[in-house]
Amino acid sequence: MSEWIDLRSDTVTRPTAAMRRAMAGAEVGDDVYREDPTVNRLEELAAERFGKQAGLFVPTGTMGNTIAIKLLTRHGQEVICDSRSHILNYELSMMAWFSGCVARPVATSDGRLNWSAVEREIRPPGPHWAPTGAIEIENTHNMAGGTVYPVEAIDEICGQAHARGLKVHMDGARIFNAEARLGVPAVRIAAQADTIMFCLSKGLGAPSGSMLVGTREAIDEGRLLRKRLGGGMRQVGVLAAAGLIALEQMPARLGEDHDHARLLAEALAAIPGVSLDPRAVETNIVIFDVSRTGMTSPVISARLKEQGVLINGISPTAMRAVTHYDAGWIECQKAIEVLRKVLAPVAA
Ligand code: TLP
Repeated sequence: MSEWIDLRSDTVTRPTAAMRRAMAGAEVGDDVYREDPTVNRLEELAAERFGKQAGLFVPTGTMGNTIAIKLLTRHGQEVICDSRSHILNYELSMMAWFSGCVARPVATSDGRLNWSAVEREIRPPGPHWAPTGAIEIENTHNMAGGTVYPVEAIDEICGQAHARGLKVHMDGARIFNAEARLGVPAVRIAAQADTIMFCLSKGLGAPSGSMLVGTREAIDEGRLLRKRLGGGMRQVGVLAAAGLIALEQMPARLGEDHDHARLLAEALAAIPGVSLDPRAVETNIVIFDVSRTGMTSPVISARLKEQGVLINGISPTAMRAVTHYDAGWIECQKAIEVLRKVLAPVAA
């Protein structure tokens, strides 16, 4: 697939040469017995990076979120989240399936919850309502176009939630993109969250793997939930070795992806039929509207693909391009040329 310019997601990044070398030489053991030194090192480093007591290596972000929701809730509760959140829309109703919870979605313009909107959705005790179990915030917010929470908003949500005995999970799949954007360390951004999931794959480039961090008690229980989900992975130090490089070396370069996303957004905004506000692009995700092109996003995707560019629709009228390590500025410029060509009939 390397001949493609692949802007479908930052999940498509391939492990770097350094990661492949580290994977080949990784010291391993049976991680279900906690005997994989490389996994143990990664879990310690992740916890340390977030100022939490413990960390858990999970194969995917979805599994990390699934375990977190289970840890923070009881059957029959509600989870307050943004209406476009990944946990609600892209994780096969895992909240219902594994935790017996339903989502209480809050519509936002930009993916960012605020305390007053959350507070309105907290169920008072009563004979009819499912009690609120937890609050979930997604930072950066994928489907809102990579938007970043202000640290104060997170602190307020967490502080108020804790005062009411509620816990907060952060889906920080792309938390290091938030770090790069704000220039504030991830440990500060997520300081008040009870559990944080972040991905080593995506922008950090590891082939697979995410981390869940939190209190030792939560992570000890999370380890059992991971096993129950079939995620006890044995000699998985080969993946953790790539994860260590992802965590140690890759966050520092994410600003480049953001620069490329902004340049891509500016060029896209100048193409007739395409609508977006480049100033709204905060990190590495560019969502643009194609309703005025007279083509649906699947048609545009297919035509782009014929010219070697992969960009998916997120609805019939909106598309998402994601910049990453394997799609730098040269690739983005080529993609723009192809986009201009594919959308030329509109210009005419
Ligand atoms: N997002 C993927 C798709 O599932 C949409 C992508 O291409 O962006 N939280 C957030 C905010 C995510 O964006 C994703 C993946 C996940 C969780 C799940 O991670 P994985 O794919 O590792 O289960």
